[in-house]
Amino acid sequence: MNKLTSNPKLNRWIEEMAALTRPKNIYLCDGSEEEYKRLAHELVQAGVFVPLQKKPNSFWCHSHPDDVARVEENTFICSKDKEDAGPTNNWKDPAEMRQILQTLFSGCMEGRTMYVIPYCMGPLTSPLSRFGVEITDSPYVVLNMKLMTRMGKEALAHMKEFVPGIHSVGVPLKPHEKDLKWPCNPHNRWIVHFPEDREIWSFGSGYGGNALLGKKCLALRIGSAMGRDEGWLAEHMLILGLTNPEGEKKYIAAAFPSACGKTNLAMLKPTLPGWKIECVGDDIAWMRIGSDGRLYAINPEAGYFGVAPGTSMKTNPNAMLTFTKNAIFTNVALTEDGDVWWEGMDGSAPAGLTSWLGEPYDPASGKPAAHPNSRFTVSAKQCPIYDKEAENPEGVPISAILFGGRRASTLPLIAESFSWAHGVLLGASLSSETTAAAKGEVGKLRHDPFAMLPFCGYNMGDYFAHWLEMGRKTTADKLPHIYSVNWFRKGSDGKFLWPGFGDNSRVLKWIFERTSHKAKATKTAIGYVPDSLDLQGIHVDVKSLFHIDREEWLQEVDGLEEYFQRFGEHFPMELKLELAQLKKRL
Ligand code: GTP
Ligand code: SPV
Ligand code: MN
Repeated sequence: MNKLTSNPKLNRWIEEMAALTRPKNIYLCDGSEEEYKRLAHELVQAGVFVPLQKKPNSFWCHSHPDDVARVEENTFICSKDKEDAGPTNNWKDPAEMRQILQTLFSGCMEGRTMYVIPYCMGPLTSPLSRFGVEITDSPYVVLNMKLMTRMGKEALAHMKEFVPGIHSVGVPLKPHEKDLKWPCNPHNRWIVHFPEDREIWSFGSGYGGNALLGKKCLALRIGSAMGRDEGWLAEHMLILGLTNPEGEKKYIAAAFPSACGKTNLAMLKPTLPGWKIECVGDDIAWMRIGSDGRLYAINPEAGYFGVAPGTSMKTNPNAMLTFTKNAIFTNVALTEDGDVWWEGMDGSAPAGLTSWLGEPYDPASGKPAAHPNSRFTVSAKQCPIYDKEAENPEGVPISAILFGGRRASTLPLIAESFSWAHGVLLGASLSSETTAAAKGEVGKLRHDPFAMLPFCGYNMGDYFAHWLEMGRKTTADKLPHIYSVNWFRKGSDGKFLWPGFGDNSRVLKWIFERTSHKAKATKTAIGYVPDSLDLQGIHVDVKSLFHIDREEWLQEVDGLEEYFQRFGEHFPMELKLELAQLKKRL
């Protein structure tokens, strides 16, 4: 075989994977526009992609009806010691898992092209960036990786070490057999990580988080294990730049669980006059302490794989303006005139829609036209408020960190932690109602510490300790302030108490001024809350938004005590003390 690259380690791995999976041919991706157009055209020819008349160089596609979300029950962390995966991850012995994978992947690419995708997570020259190579038999994955990462020739040229990741849809093709529109293997899905070997194996799904291995698999699960070993943080966080009317700029990072508002906050159009937001990242942040002692963050991604439903010119105009061209839409509805549509875009469904299932849409069915987890894929560079600092190899200095979830009750709109350790407790205490981003029941309250429950590549108890350790690497005055936020509290009428979206800028303003020691706050049992928020022009039930119900909170603490017990000796004593102090304050 001709050597595909000048990297001997990479060549050896490609040969090994080709021998195992037996593809029809092997193709090394160069990441060029020409390559993108060619592969997209092939998918159009195959009937997988439908070009959109209303959006240049953009495509609509829909998946197999059972391949629409992440599959947490099929996701594994295979550390040598079960204890290192912790109580929140699925675990299997690495040797046993490797045997399963050898069988699964044997011949799984027969009749297909094996694409080799070299990519970089983060700016090409950043000391924080990490390289990966994804081998896949899915051209859909290649196209999405082109939009989501720095992929191809340049990544290969800069690459030294890399995280190998192999992905297969898990459907070999016999000679002359017609391919499925969305090949996948829903009854046999495996998303497998070997944190010690820094290796990823994914089988049976073509869906984003399961198949685009740079994202959740590398940047979060393997990334968090790297961060633990190397002294940095890999987080499920957006990064935004906030400029006040005087022109002073600060950066904020925020962790919310899947489909809980990161993309929306990261691209927010403030309703407060004079305030400006720029977007560094909408899903993942890698952070380390810089030489000045402050916490610096990069966005390892280069694009957005965002939730479509609910996105409109009212809620998130910047997202709408980002995907006007060069975008891929998966599982949204298709309009008669060749555009996309989803629930919450504007008004009721237009006539003549094709649903996400590829069928004529019947509004009387009571079912949504777009899947609740339908998504757009688009390059970050097209975002009208893309922050140029997102390309800064050193990252941006973070002044505040937010933790938030979907909580109908108990949690106030905003509270500030008393200290770094108390802030770590806020992160560890995060719970949220489940969403359509993962397979399973929607709307069920569950613990989701740091919004990392599905993404932490090692023992979550050790992860809490790592956060505490990060706080000891510098002085308290240089650390970001930590906040808990809740846009989703409901009133007795079952409606959201807070307008959210652009009005979240009011909360950001208070945070901005707190980090400058300007805004005033009142101490409560659970943290500092604002003495006053800028609520000019809106009417909200402030009392209910900030109500701290002692009984609810005592229950909350009981629930946390019980939950944290799962981590046994891995749960840090310092957090135990923080929780005990919270109980006492209540
Ligand atoms: P992932 O990409 O899955 O990690 O999700 P995300 O955290 O980026 O979530 P996203 O911003 O896409 O929001 C998901 C859903 O929450 C969308 O349907 C939004 O319309 C809705 N949402 C976002 N922000 C707000 C808000 O401030 N208030 C309310 N009520 N809903 C919001
Ligand atoms: C999430 O589920 O948190 C996402 C979408 O950001 S996916 O990349 O599919 O996991
Ligand atoms: Mn996410």
